[in-house]
Amino acid sequence: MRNTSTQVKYLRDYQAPLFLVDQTQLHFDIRDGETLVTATLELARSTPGTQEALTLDGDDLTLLSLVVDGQPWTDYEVGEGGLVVNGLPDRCQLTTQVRIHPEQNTALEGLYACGPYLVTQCEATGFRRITYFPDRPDVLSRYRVTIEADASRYPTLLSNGNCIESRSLDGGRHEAVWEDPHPKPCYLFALVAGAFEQLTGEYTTTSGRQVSLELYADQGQGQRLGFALESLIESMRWDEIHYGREYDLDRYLIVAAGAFNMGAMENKGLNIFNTSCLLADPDTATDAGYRVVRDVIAHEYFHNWTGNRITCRDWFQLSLKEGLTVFREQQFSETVNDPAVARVEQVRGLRAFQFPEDAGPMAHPVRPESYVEMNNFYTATVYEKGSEVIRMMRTLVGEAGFRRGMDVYFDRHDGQAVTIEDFVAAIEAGSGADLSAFRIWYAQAGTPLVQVRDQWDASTGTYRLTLNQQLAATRGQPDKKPAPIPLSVALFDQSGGRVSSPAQSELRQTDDGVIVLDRPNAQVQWTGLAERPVLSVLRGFSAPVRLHFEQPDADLALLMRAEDDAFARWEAGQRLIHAAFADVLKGDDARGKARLSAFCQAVAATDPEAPIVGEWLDIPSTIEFTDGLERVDVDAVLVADNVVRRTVAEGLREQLEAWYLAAETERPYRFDAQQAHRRRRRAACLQLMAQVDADKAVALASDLLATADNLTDRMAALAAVNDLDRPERAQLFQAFADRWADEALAMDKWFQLQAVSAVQGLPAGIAELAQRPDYDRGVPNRVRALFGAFGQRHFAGLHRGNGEGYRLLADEVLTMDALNPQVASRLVRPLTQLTRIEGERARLMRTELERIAAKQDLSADVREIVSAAL
Ligand code: 0A1
Ligand code: ZN
Repeated sequence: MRNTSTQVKYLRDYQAPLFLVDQTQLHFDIRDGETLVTATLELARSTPGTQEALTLDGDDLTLLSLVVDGQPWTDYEVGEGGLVVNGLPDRCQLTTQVRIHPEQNTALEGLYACGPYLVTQCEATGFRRITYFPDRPDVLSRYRVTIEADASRYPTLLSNGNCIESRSLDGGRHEAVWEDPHPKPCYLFALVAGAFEQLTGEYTTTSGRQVSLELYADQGQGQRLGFALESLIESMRWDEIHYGREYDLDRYLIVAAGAFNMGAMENKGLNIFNTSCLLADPDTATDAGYRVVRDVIAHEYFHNWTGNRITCRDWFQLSLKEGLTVFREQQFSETVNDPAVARVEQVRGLRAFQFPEDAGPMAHPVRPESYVEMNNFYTATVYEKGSEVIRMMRTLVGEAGFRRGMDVYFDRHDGQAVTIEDFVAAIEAGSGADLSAFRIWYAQAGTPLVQVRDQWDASTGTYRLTLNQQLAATRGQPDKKPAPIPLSVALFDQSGGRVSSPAQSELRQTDDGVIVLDRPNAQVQWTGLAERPVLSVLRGFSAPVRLHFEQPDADLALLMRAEDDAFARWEAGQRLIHAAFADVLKGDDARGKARLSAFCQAVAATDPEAPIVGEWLDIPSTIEFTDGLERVDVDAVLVADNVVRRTVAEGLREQLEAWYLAAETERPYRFDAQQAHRRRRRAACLQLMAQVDADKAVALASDLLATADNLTDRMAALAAVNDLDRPERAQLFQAFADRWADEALAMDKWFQLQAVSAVQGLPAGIAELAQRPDYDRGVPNRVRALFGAFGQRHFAGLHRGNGEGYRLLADEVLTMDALNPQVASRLVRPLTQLTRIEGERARLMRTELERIAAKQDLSADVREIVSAAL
């Protein structure tokens, strides 16, 4: 039975559980085509002496028996969504037996078949598809799990914690018993059964615990686990050094799943990972892919403390664990990667995904107040904006205060299910700061706009800023209040030196010179200056806001040269490009080109070995260009986008080939910062070269594809020819597919590129790709590679004037909805941006959304998204 209920759940309705589950014993009898699950719950009423019925969640289960304290029990009702048991004593032992069908589970939630093995995914509410249980994160229980299965088909049987027994049974079967000493919510339960290749390592914690690290993947994939193992060890050490947190079990297991709805899952002691976030070798992972593996390994490991030992009281608190864990992952990433590149990537990601979400119909606060389907709220807002909110908190209370606050959080709440409010209170207690006003960041949706105007008075040597913040209304939040916005600012003199005189303002300033704009309008000034200074504002991207500040081209060019904050340095270049795009969009090509010439000169004057060059050369995508536009005139945007790209390519024509050739990397491939930067610069040069000298780009790309020893360079070659309507394009793509047909992860990248191609990625070409035998709708990675990329990243393809792009995407949403609602509800999101799209296109988008909404039996997942947009 699929979930089609449109019932809304509200944060304000939270009630503590009526029953707690002290112990949970599970028995899995895995058979051919079905699994029998017997669950024994040691129940205790939270308020003894009361009479309320026990409600257990359950979805798609066939109840075979119900026994209480050893006696068959008849006073119960099985209804939509669960089981209600009446007349229970204050304490009792309740046993249910149910039948489930993992082989038929295409939603990939609960227990499902992933190729030849069985795996679970229980967050957010998958456990109710395994057995009847109070499926809510504030019910923590100790688990003992017995798994029984055919020994040759499923030689490895895993669950959380420690394996305390295993034995052979009659009929070629065997069983294993696992016990997890740590009480946990059921969303952290996991089970895996299959035949794997394994890589093992060891780790000794500072206090001397020996931990066995075991990574499992498909047969033949074992040699691709090495980088993940290294990354795991690095993460374990990092959390000890930076937060004083150690691992708390004797085994840490990770299993790769080829069919997985998300990136990975932090189940206690038994993480399950999408293969794309775990397996890495030079032929199947790009440099960016290696970084994803390292970051996701760290993320899931860090969850052990921020998520597992301290979990969420309810799902509205999701950012308690996700925002905080993304923040910790980002800190880790800033220590193991080039910190400047890491921060630039974080901000680019935020702007490309979270800003549009916050400007669209699904805008929601970091702590949402209501939802229909929780799976729809694993969003960039909860994750990435949630992390930015914590980063701002650290800025406001200072690094040492933040660390003390984290210690308070761990001490106070270990073993509990808590709220975001508890977290903020712990940071206050540890740092001594008052964050009362700051809490609004968790409650208000939307991206604040900060406007800066400046004024120079040469006669008095005074430089004055007028600051203003605004936040547009969002659904359900018509009136917004000002939030405390930390603005990191610095002044430079005309030769690029730092001006050290202090800012004067009615606003609070932190010890590190950050100004806190906590009201609608305010002024800041500097006096006694010898010359007009150059302002740098929002250094390090100190707050998740949009900035409006008209600044002379020469000032931005100076910041591109002189800023010592690497993010701000990169951002100065972005602001030139974005301003140029805006000029061209309103018809002032000459003005735009002048700005781009300033940009190109500053880039050309930089040492090409500096990592920032690769970042600058990676010109914003069309979607990034449209960020912040209230109305999107698609045709005009595409023209302006093209003008900007070509102008930059022209402006750097001389450098491109020289830099391309000079960036030849060492062989063999190694994933390290220096090599990766050179490959990135080379790829960007080739991409730009294709704009102005297609013949040369094709020749270099063909050569690169033929000689490269790694996927990063091969993708660079294909990307360079991707938009060229020439026979070589098809030849190169074909050559790649012939060679890598059997490598799913490499072919996913190939599908992704095709999906955004100006040649193949138009609706007819996408439809053709979807007919290929290797387009498999049972594997979310493949669906996302083709239709996810098409919808999210192929602006021109999706927005074809005749609406065929919308229709194609809607067709796929409908097909996927019947199989896997979680995947479908992510695919549909680009169509919900219709309110910003101008003209006939918006009407065509609406038609497709209405067609989807009209489907009988539409999943709650897709319905929630579509209804918000209509
Ligand atoms: N908690 C995981 C992400 C995750 C969320 C939901 C899932 O299925 C619906 C799966 C994974 C993380 O943050 O890594
Ligand atoms: Zn997470």
